[in-house]
Amino acid sequence: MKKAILFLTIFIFSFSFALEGSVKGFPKKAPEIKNLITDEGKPFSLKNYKGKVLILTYGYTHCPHVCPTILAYLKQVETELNKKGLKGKYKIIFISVDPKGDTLERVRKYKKEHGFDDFVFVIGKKEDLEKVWKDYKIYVKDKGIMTMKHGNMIMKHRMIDHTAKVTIIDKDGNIVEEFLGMYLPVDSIVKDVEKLIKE
Ligand SMILES: [Cu+2]
Repeated sequence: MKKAILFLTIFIFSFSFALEGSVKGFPKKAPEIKNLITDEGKPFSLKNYKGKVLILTYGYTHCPHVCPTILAYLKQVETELNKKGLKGKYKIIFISVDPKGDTLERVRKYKKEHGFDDFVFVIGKKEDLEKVWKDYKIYVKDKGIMTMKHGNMIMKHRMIDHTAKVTIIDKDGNIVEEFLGMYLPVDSIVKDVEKLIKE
């Protein structure tokens, strides 16, 4: 019995350390996501993606800087994974932090304009999104319209402070690691997702 526990401990630790993101507190079952819809207008459920590795991020389409950066990195992740022939084995999912601004029409337009055709944008009502932010530990603070200077131009932006994070969920629906911050390590994510797909 002791031997079995020791073996299991070593196994869990070696599994955790084999991933390149932050693994503190993981693996753990990914909390259910309910009552939200995809950009296709269909109900969203993690169960619909069973067997795929999921790459979750959180943001809003009016975001001037952080989200475009994260999404650009995730686009690179997509390109690299597809080059390895892994298209269809994973899904990149963008969960809204802006129930007001991220309408169905808006996210569809944004996806098309920026070439995020294979990403899934997930939107919904405030109370339903709030539950997801809480469950996935995403800090969200709507600061309203703010005026910003871009050179000589004065522009108005909807500003929402939010955690910049990527959550990786394995094929069995467990959160296995997270990547914090907006400057994502593309190579590490690609390496881990490939490993998790082939596991
Ligand atoms: Cu953002």
